[in-house]
Amino acid sequence: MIRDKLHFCIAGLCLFTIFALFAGCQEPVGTPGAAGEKTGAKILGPYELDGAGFITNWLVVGPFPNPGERPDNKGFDVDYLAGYGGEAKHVPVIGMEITRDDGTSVKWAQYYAVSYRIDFFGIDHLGLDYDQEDILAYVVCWLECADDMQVEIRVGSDDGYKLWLDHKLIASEHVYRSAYTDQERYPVKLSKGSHIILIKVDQDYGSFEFMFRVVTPDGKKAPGVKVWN
Ligand SMILES: [Ca+2]
Repeated sequence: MIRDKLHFCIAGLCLFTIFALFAGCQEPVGTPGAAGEKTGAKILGPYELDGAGFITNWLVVGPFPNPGERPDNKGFDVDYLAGYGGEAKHVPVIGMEITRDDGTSVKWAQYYAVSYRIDFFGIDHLGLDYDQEDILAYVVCWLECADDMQVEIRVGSDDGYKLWLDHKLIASEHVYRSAYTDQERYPVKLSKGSHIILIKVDQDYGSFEFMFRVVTPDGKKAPGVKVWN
């Protein structure tokens, strides 16, 4: 009798452990307030900014063609999301397919970077060759603000980029350069709730990367900001 009870307890403990392990592997799923409610998008989070305010959790899609030579790569001003609301209005969902002009498709997928530098050559689902030239990619995340706040969005890129905040183009840097932190700084007011960030980064040759952080005006990690993708 005692042995039966012991077996029952051990079996129960094993089941509980398996369930706890499984539950621990699940990412929280939800919508970051207003943005999710408006779009119905299934997105994951919340994630924290890293210690310096960098975002390391993104949705990424690409590559798209960026033909031409410096200073005139043509993809920079081509809206490859035109059939999907356009760059300014696009709202991606994990797994959404984007058909390119040649008829092939690419999918929006999550990426977590271990570094504050988002190196496109390290993103497996893009399938890039190392040092691949004349391409571009889009990245998206949502910021969830606990309160109204004044922040700075700071960007570094290789090569150029366009940046939309809540579907408004706030930056267009058609540049050719190596990426360093804080190459541009954009003071913005963020209201309490959700804000979608969409960035298009283009590549001529060499490295292909960007870094993006959300900080207080004096450069510290912005408090009360979480990230969804
Ligand atoms: Ca480059």
